Amino acid sequence: MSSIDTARPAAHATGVPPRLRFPGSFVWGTATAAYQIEGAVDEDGRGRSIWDTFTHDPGRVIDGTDGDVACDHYHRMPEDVALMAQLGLGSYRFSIAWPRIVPTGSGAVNRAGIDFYSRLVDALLERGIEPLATLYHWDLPQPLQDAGGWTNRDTANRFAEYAAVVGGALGDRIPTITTFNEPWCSAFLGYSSGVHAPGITDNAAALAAVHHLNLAHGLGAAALRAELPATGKVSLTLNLAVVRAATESPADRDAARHVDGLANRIFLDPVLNGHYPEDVLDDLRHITDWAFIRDGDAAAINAPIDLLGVNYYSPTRVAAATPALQAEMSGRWVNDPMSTDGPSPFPGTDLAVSVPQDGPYTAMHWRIEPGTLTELLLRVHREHPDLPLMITENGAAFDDVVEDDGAIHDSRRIDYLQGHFAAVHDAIAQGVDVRGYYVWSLMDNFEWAWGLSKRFGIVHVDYASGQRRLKDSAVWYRDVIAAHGLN
Ligand code: IFM
Repeated sequence: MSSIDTARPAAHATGVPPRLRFPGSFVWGTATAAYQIEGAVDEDGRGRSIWDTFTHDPGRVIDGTDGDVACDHYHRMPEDVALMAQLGLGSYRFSIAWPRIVPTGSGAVNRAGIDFYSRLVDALLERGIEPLATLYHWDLPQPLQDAGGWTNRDTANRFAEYAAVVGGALGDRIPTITTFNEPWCSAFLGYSSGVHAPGITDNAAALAAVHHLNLAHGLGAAALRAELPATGKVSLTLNLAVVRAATESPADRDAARHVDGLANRIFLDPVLNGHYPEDVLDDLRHITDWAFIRDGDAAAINAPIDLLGVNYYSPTRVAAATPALQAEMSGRWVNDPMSTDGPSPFPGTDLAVSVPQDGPYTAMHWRIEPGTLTELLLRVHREHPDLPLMITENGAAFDDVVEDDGAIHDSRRIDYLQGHFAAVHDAIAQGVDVRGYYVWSLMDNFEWAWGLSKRFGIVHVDYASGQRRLKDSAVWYRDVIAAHGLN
């Protein structure tokens, strides 16, 4: 493991007080997810997940890689925690693999799985790093998928049971537990565009999945509350979008309303307001009759949360769908954080199409525009003024180069992060209650359908040897944390 080279002058350690100082309690962290870093997919009783199945289906992952080993974090956990301590992290956001805890998705609990996360939590606490755990970052146990996955209402009940197990076993030592990470991706990339596991392309199934994910969040939040100490906090993380109309035409503005409904309000409204947005229900009646929404579901989904996690990378630009535009966009990479080559992930593509945006771009071809994060935070705060927010993911993939001396001069990642830190600061200055920020990601890892080909880490991982190397951005982030702000 490489350690921080203290002889090297710190990039921003000038001794001058930072120009953008953050509130005293503001938390600086980094984030990862189980399948993306752990590896050890067959060890200590872990069951199979939909991502094991998906990645071993040839052609699903662009570079043909899988998460079987990934960063080998399962075996290197102590050294990774030591690395976090060297960076001065205040918190670490990780996810718990459901198939390690309940290998078949229901029934028997795997003690060895709980023990792994228990060791991780203890190691973090020993170093003064606050754990923030997510229960579901996309690795559904395969037997639950075999029974219908998120199209099956019963999966929500199984999730609540799993949440209770984790709450009971670890809730005394994890101050905040998050139910879901980005249910948008699970529903729309998993069941509509099919570029994520389980790889289904059925718009009606995607909408059923949305509802069952929302229901699982509500049931899981209640199950956690029953197990957690009074101080325990429950949260949800959404990948919220800033959606812009390509032009001011009424048709394009209506397309933006529609996509905002599917990207944001179909999750925010039931969770925080207790009902689905009527315009979204109306937009999609030609796809589903919504009969899977039952009496009592709205109240269950509306379970109180203590914190909303916001994952944000890039804005989205949409236009009204016309046959010509749909033909032009079909099969093209579309520059928004949630689109992919091939079919649009939005059910109702007869209404809206994501269109290209100007650069600068990250290596994901996502437009870089930090000010849109301020815009997003102000909007959520305006609509939910009493809800504390946390940036649970933000960061950028770039094509990093390892120099002959092992250095990685990722100045574009530093620029990206600096811009977004400033955007968060701007939102706080305007009254938004943002409690902290987690860089995505602590280390390079398995980027889902992109495999190992995209590097988001501030720590470089050599996948052949497992060696970790600090990129310049890691050293820079250490200095930001130490200064509690930006120069
Ligand atoms: O790597 C993902 C993460 O798992 C969820 N949010 C977006 C990241 C970058 O694509």
